[in-house]
Amino acid sequence: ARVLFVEQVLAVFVCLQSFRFQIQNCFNFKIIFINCVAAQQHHLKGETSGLFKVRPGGATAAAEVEVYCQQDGLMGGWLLVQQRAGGALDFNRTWAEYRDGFGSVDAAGNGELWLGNKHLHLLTNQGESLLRVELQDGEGGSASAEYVVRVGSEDTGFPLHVSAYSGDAGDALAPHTGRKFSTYDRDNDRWGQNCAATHGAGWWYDNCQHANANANDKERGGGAAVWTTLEPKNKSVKRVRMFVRPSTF
Ligand SMILES: [Ca+2]
Repeated sequence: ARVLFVEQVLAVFVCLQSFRFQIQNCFNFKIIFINCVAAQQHHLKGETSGLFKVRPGGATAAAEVEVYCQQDGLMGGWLLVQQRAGGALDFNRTWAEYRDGFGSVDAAGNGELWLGNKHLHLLTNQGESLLRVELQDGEGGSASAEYVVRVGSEDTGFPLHVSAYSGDAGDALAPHTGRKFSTYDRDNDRWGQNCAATHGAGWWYDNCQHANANANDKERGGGAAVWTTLEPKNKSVKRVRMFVRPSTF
């Protein structure tokens, strides 16, 4: 207990430094961080993956959201913003549902969710941010893609901006950069019809999709994400996870 107490005092002190001694942020164990990197550096359990409360709008913002932080390995600090693992959760949702988020994951990281475009906007506007997309097929194969990312405000249609691709999944998201978000009840795509209604999910549709982590295409068996640069062509993606984190510690 004494060791724990010392650790707690140290955590509060580190917290005070990081918030420039705004004391209200650091006591009563209501230490709320702005992202998973801050949680990793200053939370007592920050080196363990799990659920953390964060304030995507900044340390003094009112809005809190519980998120899953992937903290394992040297490059922890990844905040889960999307997960599909089998298609049980319906991703064919309204603009308001995609804005606010739906679904959930537990402390072990199991479940399905869309964290919410309003959170994605705030998280990717704290500073330069990275997006990591992890794809798994049904046979245990995996691939990933990383980008510098920013998502604009709701007023501007939550546009996606990605650049500086790296990874082994292929750069299928590039054609979606600059595209606004679309849902079946808000068509911002570049197609004469409605991409979101056709593909059964909200996304940053172009005309329509080169990559779509949320797609629910019946022709691909339903509940299957799309990443057209994966080899072999039209390989089925069974599990998808999307993370964001600041690009620097
Ligand atoms: Ca359209």
